[in-house]
Amino acid sequence: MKSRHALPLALITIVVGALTAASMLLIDWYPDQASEQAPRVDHLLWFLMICSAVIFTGVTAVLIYCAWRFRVPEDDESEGPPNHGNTRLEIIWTVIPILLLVVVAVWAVKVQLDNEAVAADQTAISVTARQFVWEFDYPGTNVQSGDLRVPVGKQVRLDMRSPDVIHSFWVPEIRFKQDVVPGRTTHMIFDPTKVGTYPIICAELCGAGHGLMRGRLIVMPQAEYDAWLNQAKQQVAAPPANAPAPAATPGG
Ligand SMILES: [Cu+2]
Repeated sequence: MKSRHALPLALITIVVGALTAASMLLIDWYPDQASEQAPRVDHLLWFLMICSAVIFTGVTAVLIYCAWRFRVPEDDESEGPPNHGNTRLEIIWTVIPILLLVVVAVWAVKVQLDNEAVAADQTAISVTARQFVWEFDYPGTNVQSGDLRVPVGKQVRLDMRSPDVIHSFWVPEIRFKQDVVPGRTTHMIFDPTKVGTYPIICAELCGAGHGLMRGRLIVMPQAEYDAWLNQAKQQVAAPPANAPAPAATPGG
């Protein structure tokens, strides 16, 4: 590169780079991390964001500089000089993306394997997604709820079914999204790490009420979860005399 290009191009790169970095760092892009899996997903996403930002900065800086430095008068309709390419440049812009894609592919497979590693001790819960509600059944009990309650610090396995159309179970704070497909059971595992209440969102357009198909994931300390489950079991076992057969328990 001739030196007369270097300084202005460097200055433009610094300005574009600073604006790009600011937009990455000053905006809170990610929701809370509420599962053991979330940081792994976020590290990979940050790597992709940083690579994208570097490439964006380089391309935009060159584009702005060239548009300014090599502009022609408005009435200049002449062709530019012929260009037969540049072998070195072409090798560089082929090899770097190949390396990046290999790194991302290997990293993504590792994240998936780590995130799907099955723990010996799991809380298994059956999920039914129907137009337009989520229902949760706690195996070994007759307890059913409209909120998904799980104990913190123990792996949760969801076995998910749909009697009607395709839905998608999504909790942003967990970082997982899984389709629920009629005719088969799909599974999802996650390890909740943070007590709290998080939104469950249907992420697959499933009909007129899709936008309202929301639930809550309530992550509780183990003792509170045990107490809730015991109380719910008792209520299911001994309904009030004049009540119809129970389906849902208090607390949703
Ligand atoms: Cu939906």
